[in-house]
Amino acid sequence: MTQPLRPIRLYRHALSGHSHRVELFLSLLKLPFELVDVDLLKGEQKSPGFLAKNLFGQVPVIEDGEVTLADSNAILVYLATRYDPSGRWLPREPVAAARVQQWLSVAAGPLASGPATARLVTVFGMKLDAERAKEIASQLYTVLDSHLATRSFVAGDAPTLADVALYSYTAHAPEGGVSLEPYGNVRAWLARIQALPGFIPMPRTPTQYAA
Ligand SMILES: N[C@@H](CCC(=O)N[C@@H](CS)C(=O)NCC(=O)O)C(=O)O
Repeated sequence: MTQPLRPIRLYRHALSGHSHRVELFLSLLKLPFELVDVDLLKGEQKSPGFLAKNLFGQVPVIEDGEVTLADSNAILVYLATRYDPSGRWLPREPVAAARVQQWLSVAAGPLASGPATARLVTVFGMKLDAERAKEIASQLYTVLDSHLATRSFVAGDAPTLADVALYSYTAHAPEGGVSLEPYGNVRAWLARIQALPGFIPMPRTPTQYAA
């Protein structure tokens, strides 16, 4: 089966990069989907109804028929395994699969504690350590920029889940005061993702700190 019987429902927040990576991948796969906005500022994600879908009380969550799944990277893996029989987005060959996983871990690690956290401070006014987050971002983008000097996409010469997982918070890093100006290879990679058929952007949020 390469298409769901009914549209996949995505619970999300429009400015959440974790949500956007799922929405982007649904669109790249050309899968039918519908969006349900969860008002994070009002705390809808901690309501009993939403906690029944995700005990962590966070977006994104998808419902695909009988399947309810939380966690952006887990959702990407599910969608690729279920709906991309070509294996292009998540290769089956062991080393290639592990290379994609390696970058999914980066997305859950330094991407989240670096640029995504810096943006939480400026966009959502959260009281977090912005300076530490910017340091982590700068270390991450130094490594990523050098990695992308010799390849078009993060896990090789074709796009995979690794690119989808890293895209949203990187494209929006300047909103958190993390400039991408020093990282030409990263900026060229962002442009390659934006040129993929089915690409959809996340709305920009003007902040006084935007780098
Ligand atoms: N590991 C989770 C992280 C998701 C996450 O941090 N979601 C944020 C929005 S970007 C959220 O729902 N925050 C609200 C809260 O924690 O109450 C994933 O990859 O989906």
